Amino acid sequence: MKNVNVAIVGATGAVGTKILEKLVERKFPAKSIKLLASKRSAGVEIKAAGETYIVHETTPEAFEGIDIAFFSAGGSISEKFAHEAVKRGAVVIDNTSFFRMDPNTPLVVPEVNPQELEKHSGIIANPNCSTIQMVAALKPIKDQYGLNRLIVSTYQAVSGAGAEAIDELADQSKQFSERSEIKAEVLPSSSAERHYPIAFNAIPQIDLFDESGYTLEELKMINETKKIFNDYEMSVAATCVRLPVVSGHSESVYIEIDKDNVTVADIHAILKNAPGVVLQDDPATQLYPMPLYSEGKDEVFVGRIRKDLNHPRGFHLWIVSDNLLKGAALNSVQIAEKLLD
Ligand code: 25A
Ligand code: L14
Repeated sequence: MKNVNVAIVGATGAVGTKILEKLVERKFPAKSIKLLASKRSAGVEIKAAGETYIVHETTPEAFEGIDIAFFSAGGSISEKFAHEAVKRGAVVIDNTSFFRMDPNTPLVVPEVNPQELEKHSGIIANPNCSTIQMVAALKPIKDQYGLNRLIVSTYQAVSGAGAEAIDELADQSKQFSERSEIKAEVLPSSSAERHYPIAFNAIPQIDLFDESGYTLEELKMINETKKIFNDYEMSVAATCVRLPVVSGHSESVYIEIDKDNVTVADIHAILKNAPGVVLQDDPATQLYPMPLYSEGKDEVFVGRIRKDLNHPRGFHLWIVSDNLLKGAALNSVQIAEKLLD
């Protein structure tokens, strides 16, 4: 496949707009780019690199002639339209959670498991943003030293919950500074029974709860990590927390490797050469990753690497990346680039 016709479903959303930007910036060989969203957005104009694109309503017929369709409009839209796109000859790269755990759908981070791409039958799933940045940083460590246990706590940005959540944080910040009543309608999840303010707060709930007591976001991190590494023996635990940060998810990650006598310098050496990873780790100069500085950047930033003081094979890391880029739009476009290779 070369010079393809592309569609973006959810093109007006937080992720869809970044997909268009990345396609243009990376000179993706697209013959045409068709923007799709809900009926509400039909007719809206979106500009990128001096070109104006018009948004159309998503319908089954909109996929006629499309070779690659990026989906980022929520699971229900993927459920309704992904097969319609595949039926018309498109390969779907899906950003929602809908197909990720389907055994016939590859779940791909190009730096980690590109070989899975060959097995697709029309749909390829883009993993959850928190999972992508974590596995991208841990993959070279796992390859070298093994990795049998992982405990992660996340500090996630509101943009993960879409454009509405970004607006909510901005509105609440204004309400707070004006000492007026704070309105909470979007977070922790628009379908949750109760809503809490995110401005000046931390909410230990992302997505809905499962009967296990874990949230769906935590279960996504646990299950997707095992699927991407193709390692179902590994012990994985996750706690996901929302912070009043616009973009950039941060993660405190504890790992136990298989080998003894590994040093922080050994881990540094591995991460310095890891594709898509930037090491920022120097306590002497206060160098460590922060979400504010990850915004707009493609890489996964890693720092604060320490050996556990009690466990001989335990290490702590701090991993930060722009959740809308490597966590979503960039990873999807990289998948498409691999398909054309
Ligand atoms: O996987 P999940 O859990 O099911 O959910 C994934 C959701 O999380 C977001 C993303 O939301 C996605 O919907 N997300 C963030 N990070 C992600 C990541 N890493 C991620 N998802 C996956 N991986 P989003 O805000 O980025 O995008 C939503 C897009 O979906 C379009 N859409 C909605 N319904 C649709 C549809 N497209 C096709 N058919 C449908 N029926 C949506 O487009 C958006 O592009 P839109 O047309 O609804 O336009 C959005 C514009 O309209 C404004 N608006 C929103 N609500 C209202 C409204 N205007 C008036 N009234 C409203 N009620 C918005 O301000 C926006 O401008
Ligand atoms: O499953 O709210 O990819 O931060 C990514 C963003 C789920 C929600 C996914 C968030 C979505 C998540």
